[in-house]
Amino acid sequence: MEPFSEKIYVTRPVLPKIEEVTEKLQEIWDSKWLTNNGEQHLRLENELRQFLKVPYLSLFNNGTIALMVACQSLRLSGEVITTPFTFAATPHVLSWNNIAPIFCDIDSETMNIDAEKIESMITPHTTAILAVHVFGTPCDTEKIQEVADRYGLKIIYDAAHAFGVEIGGCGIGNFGDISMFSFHATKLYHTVEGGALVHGDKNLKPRIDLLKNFGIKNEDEVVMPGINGKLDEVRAAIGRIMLNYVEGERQKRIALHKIYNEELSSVEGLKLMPVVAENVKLNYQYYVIRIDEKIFGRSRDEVYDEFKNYNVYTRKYFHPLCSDYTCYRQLNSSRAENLPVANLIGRQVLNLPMYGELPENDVRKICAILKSFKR
Ligand code: T4K
Repeated sequence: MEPFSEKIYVTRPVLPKIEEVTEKLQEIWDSKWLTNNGEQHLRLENELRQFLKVPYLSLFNNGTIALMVACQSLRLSGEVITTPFTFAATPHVLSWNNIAPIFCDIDSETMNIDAEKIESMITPHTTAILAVHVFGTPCDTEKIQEVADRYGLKIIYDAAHAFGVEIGGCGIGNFGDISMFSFHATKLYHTVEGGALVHGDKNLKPRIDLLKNFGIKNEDEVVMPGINGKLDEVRAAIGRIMLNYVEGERQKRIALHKIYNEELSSVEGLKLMPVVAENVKLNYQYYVIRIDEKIFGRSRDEVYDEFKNYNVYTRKYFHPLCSDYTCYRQLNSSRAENLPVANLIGRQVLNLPMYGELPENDVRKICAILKSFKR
């Protein structure tokens, strides 16, 4: 098989028509209001609140700062139980808040934190659970809530991948105490860089908004050590435009998922994205497979390397596991024997190219290339 003539990346950003952006830029230029709670910002907060079906929402300049502020807003300290199978940002926000991340093993189907194992990791120092809806697949929110209630723990959901996901018609941001969404360029919905915190507590919104604005209450009072987490007007305007693109992009990805599933479901040694409950609305942001080397005859790393010979750049999200980072590997909870499922999946997982502009025939060819690797 011939390699692709151009590089096929794991994803490409969804781009609005440039004219739509320049029109909005003109509005911003005319207003001479570039950041600090301008009109675009206020409007986007409202529009997103409706889109995500959540009571309260605060915009941020990226998801990582948003998550840092979430920890501060809930006054977390001590230890927080989280997953090792996530992007670096998740445990790092704990460290930046002087909180010890405690890694809990993951569920072998959803690849999310194993809710059944959380209880055994709780100590007198535990203040919260920081769970991630990995690749947009919802966590076991019921079980996590039940454990948290029993021990008086807070719950933060890292919903960086879960924009627009719903359970039984309820926006995914309504679970736990706070959820964070990332609006990074590589996400289904983006503001180039950006993010948001959402929650259902009206008393929390003023605190979050102070924390993201240096703790400045007014010209005479600074009431807490805040940070600069503000989203500017240009990105807020792009975010408003992008809201019109989300469902179209999602539909294109559904079609590509279908082709991947048709082509790959009968290949022995490949496990496809988890099948989730019927009442879950997914966003189809990523396409993820697991490769069982013993059955497929090739390791994940061999497949990843060989794909490059065909100009296909897949990704190993999330390898290395956070528990293997040099800054966390000395933790007791990082020991491989405590995390058997995460360690297995970390060696098997591969993200295949997934973005609306990817032609269907390219997906078929990617599948044919993958099948040709089988021994
Ligand atoms: N929690 C979780 C669970 C997360 O996954 C993330 C971010 C966060 C928290 C933090 O949220 P933010 O602070 O980022 O809002 C990418 C994204 O940068 C990152 O946002 C995302 N997760 C992560 C899963 O993926 P990288 O290091 O893999 O990005 P990069 O630059 O290698 O891009 C991936 C591919 O996308 C490239 O191969 C080509 C394509 N691409 C990328 C960019 C930036 C483009 O075509 N154009 C572009 O402009 O982290």
